[in-house]
Amino acid sequence: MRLYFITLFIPIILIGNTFSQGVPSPEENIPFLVTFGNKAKKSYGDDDNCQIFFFSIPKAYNKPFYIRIFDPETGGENDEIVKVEDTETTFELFGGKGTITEKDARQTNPTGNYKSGNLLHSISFKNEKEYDNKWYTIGPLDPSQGEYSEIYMGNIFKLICEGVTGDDGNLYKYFLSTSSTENIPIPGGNAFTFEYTIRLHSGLNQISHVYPFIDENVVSIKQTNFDLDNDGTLELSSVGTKGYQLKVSGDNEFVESEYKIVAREKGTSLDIQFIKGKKKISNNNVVIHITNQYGEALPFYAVPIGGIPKYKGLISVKPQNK
Ligand SMILES: [Ca+2]
Ligand SMILES: [Ca+2]
Ligand SMILES: [Ca+2]
Ligand SMILES: [Ca+2]
Repeated sequence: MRLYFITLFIPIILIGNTFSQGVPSPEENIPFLVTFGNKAKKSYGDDDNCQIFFFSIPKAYNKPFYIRIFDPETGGENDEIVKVEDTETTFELFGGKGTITEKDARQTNPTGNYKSGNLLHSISFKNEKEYDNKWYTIGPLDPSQGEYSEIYMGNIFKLICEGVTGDDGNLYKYFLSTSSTENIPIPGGNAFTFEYTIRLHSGLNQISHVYPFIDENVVSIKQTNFDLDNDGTLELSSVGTKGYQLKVSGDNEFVESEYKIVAREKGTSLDIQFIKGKKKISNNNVVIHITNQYGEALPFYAVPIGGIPKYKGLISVKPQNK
């Protein structure tokens, strides 16, 4: 028994930081995901009352797994209640053909056939003490129930969270786990979304990160953020640039700005940083998405592809031979 424990325990410690499948991940330093009920004012910081996440299970992993939701209900701890707790949130899990390959599933607005694939699990939560500040577990799931995608690196599952009634903010997190009772990452597993709706820290001196992946075909990007409440700065860093300023939205408004991709950023992740300002702003929820030069949304990965990008300095240009 003792030996068994040791052999299992060591690899988990080793991969703990590198492959953590918390969503948000420790690298992102985002306190919570958030989805408001569909009666909420947009000015609370959620433009569409819907958050779509994809989970990728590497081809080599063929054992059962679980998707766990922390604080799935809306009430008690963590959540943003407006007057009374009257919000209901649904979580629907999809797998199989069309889950990710359907174009509507990769948009930043929930329209058309975004619920593509087979519905594998559906559950809704109101204000429920039983799940307040606690985990709810979906599974066991079989990786082959996902849609296999080479581009997205494995069998893909899609979890859609929607606020179907009420005006409160449901704050929650996910974990992709090999266990139904604990958070134990799947080696090489990951999660990604094409539009984030997140809660920022209230405290000062906090930096939250999102990590869009830039594939070989991306020439330029456009970032769009909503309701950032002029809370600090939004900066882009990468292997090719450091602290590039992106436009920051005020209350209840969308703003966008562009950035030209440099050659060495292709095939790497960008690090987009929400850097809190000097003024303390609490309960700040914000939406962000990024599109390429064709207007296609790019995926943000919880565990950045290729690791957190480190700026490699200015490129030294060798003098040409005369
Ligand atoms: Ca709660
Ligand atoms: Ca309410
Ligand atoms: Ca919640
Ligand atoms: Ca906000």
